[in-house]
Amino acid sequence: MSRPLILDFDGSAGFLDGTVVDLRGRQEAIRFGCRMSALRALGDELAPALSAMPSTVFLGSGDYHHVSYLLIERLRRLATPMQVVVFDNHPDNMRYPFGIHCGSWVSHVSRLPFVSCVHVIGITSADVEGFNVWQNHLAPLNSGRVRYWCVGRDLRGMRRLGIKRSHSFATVSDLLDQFDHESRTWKQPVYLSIDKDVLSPDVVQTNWDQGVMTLEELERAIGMVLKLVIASDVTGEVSTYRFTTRYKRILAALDHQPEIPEGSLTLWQEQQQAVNRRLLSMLAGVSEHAGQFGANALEIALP
Ligand SMILES: [Mn+2]
Repeated sequence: MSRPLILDFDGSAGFLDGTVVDLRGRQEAIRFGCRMSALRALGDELAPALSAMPSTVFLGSGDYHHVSYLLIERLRRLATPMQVVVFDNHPDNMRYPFGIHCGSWVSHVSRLPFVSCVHVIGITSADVEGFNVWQNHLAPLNSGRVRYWCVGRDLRGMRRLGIKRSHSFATVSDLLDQFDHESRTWKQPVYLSIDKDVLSPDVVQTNWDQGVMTLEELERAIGMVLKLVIASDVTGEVSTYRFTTRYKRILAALDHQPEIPEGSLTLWQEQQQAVNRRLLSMLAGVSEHAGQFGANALEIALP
């Protein structure tokens, strides 16, 4: 069982027992969004830590979800087609003209030739409805390389644009039944990316608007694909940061990130750690069965 790797940009996930990489010096550059070149520079710095094939990487706040792209992109060396399963309250497949960011990384992943499909599960955000539909990358939705699994949204706008493989369900339970039905036939390995904003605010608090899943529902969904999972990451820690760069302050404000009330941060981080330990106990064994998909070859292939 490999220890989790903690990418500590923001001090939020540092309480877990794992290998910590101190990246606080990169917080301003990477948080929320960055140029692809900045992400690649981060990838170079992380190469030694990633060569140990951690089964789970903690990225901190959902503001770093685009770092998942780096973690998935390096699986190219496995030379096997795979699916990516993302639990998130948002599509993370939006248009963003300045490089890659926490709300657009899924579209970049969907263009990787070895990724056959990205399933984004648990979306309750209005990003998928009405005029907001036009802010989504539509081509991968049309082709079915990206599929949304929403709860309680109206996807008629998407249907009118010919998007057929994304669905909204009345309840999480309905969604899980369908996911169970489909995933039973899957053969390809799965990369799993969990943004805890998919969970109801009764379970944890993140610094984004949140979905409706309970922890038990999330665990049930993970369980459906667990034997296929070759690697995973977790985001959605709660943390605050005031950007020193003005354009980043403006972009973050446009996305209406809620303020964290004074005095709540410590309690919220404790709730988060309890969830992290539960997720980790599920995911810790991933590296043991990853070998069947050639994931051991990854270690050998690394310089
Ligand atoms: Mn996300």
